Amino acid sequence: MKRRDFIRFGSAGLTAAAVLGAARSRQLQAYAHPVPDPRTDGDRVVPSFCELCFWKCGILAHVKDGRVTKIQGNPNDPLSGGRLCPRGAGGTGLLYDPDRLQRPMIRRGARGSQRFEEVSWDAALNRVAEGMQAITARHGAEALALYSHGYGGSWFEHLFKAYGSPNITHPSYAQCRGPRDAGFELTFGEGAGSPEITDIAHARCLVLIGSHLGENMHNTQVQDFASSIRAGGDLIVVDPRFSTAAGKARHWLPIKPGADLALLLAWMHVLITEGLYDRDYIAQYAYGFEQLKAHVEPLTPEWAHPRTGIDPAVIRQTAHLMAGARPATLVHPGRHVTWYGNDTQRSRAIAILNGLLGSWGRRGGLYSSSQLEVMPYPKPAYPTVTAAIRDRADPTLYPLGHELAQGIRDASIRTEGKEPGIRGWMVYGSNLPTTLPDQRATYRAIQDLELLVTVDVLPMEIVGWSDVVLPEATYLERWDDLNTPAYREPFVSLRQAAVDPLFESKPGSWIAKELGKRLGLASYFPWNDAKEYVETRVRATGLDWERLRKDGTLRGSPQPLYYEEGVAPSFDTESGKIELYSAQLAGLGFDPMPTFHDGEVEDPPAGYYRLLTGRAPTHTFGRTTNNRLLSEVFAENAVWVNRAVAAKWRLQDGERIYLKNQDGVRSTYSAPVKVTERIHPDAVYLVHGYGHKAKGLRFAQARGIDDAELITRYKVDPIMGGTGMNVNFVTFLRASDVDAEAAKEVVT
Ligand code: MGD
Ligand code: SF4
Repeated sequence: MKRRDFIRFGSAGLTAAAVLGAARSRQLQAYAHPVPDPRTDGDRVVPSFCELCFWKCGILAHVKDGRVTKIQGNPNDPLSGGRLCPRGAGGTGLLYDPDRLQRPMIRRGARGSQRFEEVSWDAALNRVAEGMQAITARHGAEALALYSHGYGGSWFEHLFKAYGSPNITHPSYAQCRGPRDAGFELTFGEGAGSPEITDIAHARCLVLIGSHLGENMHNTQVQDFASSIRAGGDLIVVDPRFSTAAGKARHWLPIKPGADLALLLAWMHVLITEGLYDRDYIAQYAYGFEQLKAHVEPLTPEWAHPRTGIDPAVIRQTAHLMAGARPATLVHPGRHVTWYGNDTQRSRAIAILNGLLGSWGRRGGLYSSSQLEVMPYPKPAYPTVTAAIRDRADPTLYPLGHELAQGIRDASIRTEGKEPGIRGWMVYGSNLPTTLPDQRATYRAIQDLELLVTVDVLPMEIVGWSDVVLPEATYLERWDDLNTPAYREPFVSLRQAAVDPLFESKPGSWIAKELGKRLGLASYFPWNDAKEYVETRVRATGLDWERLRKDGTLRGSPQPLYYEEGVAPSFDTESGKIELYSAQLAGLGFDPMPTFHDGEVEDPPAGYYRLLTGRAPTHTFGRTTNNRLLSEVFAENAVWVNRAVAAKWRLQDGERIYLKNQDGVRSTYSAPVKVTERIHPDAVYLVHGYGHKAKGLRFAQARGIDDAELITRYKVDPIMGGTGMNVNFVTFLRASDVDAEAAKEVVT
């Protein structure tokens, strides 16, 4: 049994669970902190949780005269602790965005022309149901796919499961954290979780490898990071860029992009050959130590030096620092880890390093989470689906991967002599053209679709290409399912509407139910609405509904977090131990231990620089770049260029440039240059999510460069199918160069 199952209720039946739940309820109330009077200037305060990113912090929405006037952190909530990140407080910028989708629309012009007719909900929903049924009649339900990102997507996943399609996918897997979870599962039998199970606040040494905490703003992690630094914890940052976190670090290791695995192996070498690893822990819990020892024996810091650019003395010094603080040394698993296509192996190396330091399951390392299971709403079982997910051409590919978003896209493209396996998409909260690598493939797939339905709040790029657009109410205007993540403590949070939906937008729960009715699936939607749905679940579990509505969150009693507090070590791996050597990987034809292959990560061609991307603290991907409140702080991205490189190209700080990639694709818009020592000379850096082309985004359109259009290549992780995207190179074009190129194009 995994540790995170520790306090789950059985799901045998409603009555039994209600009895169990009553005891749980008392326990929960004992730990619920009352919400202090927040001295609102409004009429009421509605607790809920945020959706500006996926951390789901508890919020208090202040409402006056039917409008949300401000959003604060809910002190009762363990994820926010009463404090929000800069984005969370800016939620009203989304709610009152003048560009919001207002009414359902049906496409009237050519695909992508962005010409629509506003229609009634009935007409739009009927059109979607008819389109789905027409595809099903010809090709089966499995010819329909759902792309889902964001909390309200659960209603549509339910709809698709009831409808009988296995093609449900989330770009947050193959474009984000999938390789990390595969690497950790292979090593510990369990992923790193979301929220991550990182005990940052108690880490005495924190190692960040391309994980820019502080820019990649996940509230609790950033608060814990600040506590760790305040408490004198050591910080080692490995990044080709001098990130905000690097500014706080005792050691910044400006690694050559793509060489992290060499550094990780050299660190293992030092820990093992100098006997600095946690011997007892490894002897007790690990499998394959002797093989690992032999494997890293020749991989000295001197071996790593030419590959990484890091001085061997610094590699030794940092390994000693990590060993000195173990087991309270946390090598952070990272989150957006789809870099070079060998990402599962790099993530596995990070996991193994944590194993050698004895930090898995230990204070200051990676804690054992617990989760509250709330009773389900009674509904019929889903139909059995025998068709496999259509996310790869050959079922033997990517043996440890599931639901590859780019694979579903590729299966939607008509090729010579081959009919597409996918004919229709429903897209919930995912702006696919800027999310999947290789935009040309995405647009080809879209052109081949028989039906594209988008459920969104803003007129993003994907909306412009849709046949039917269904405007969703924002998170401040709707109820959603309960949030009960595996975390440091069990808790449940409620999303409740602070105000009524604006315009004719509707909650996703309503849209999915209405579609269900039209598709003959009414029995799968027996609830009246999302409020009744969650209330039934909460009451059936024996929790205090009124209290939850008032406080927003009910917290369970603290559970043991570490082995030293009594958590029983258990590893859901083939050997039942921490796998330093993976017989499973060997059996599948992969390296059983992470191996650095020279030349595997291609170097930039002459005159080109590796395109690296990241986040700004005030934004989440492209979803917030039209938010005028958040953009007061960060309205446009800039191209970070190393000072020596800028001098070579005679680029001035602030000068606007275009980027062109190795395949001749030029950015549609320009951005200012940021000349800085803070980026490796082999690379340039851009914040992701800018350079929108959608006309309806009247604020964000044409601001900055869209990194996604330059990501024409990607390298697929052979183990789980993640798309390594840091394999593209760009060069610089001045406005005059762009004009010259355009003139050349006209002549030819
Ligand atoms: P966003 O870009 O945030 O997420 O990529 P996506 O899944 O596309 O777009 C979210 C969409 O949701 C927007 O259209 C927004 O308007 C809409 N939306 C916002 N709120 C709501 C709501 O309440 N309801 C509905 N229905 N819609 C809403 C994220 C994905 O991208 C991820 S997780 C990662 S880590 C990758 N990051 C990344 C990168 O850094 N660079 C490049 N080039 N590609 C990337 N792709 C991946
Ligand atoms: Fe909202 Fe920020 Fe929390 Fe994300 S980290 S849920 S944006 S407050």
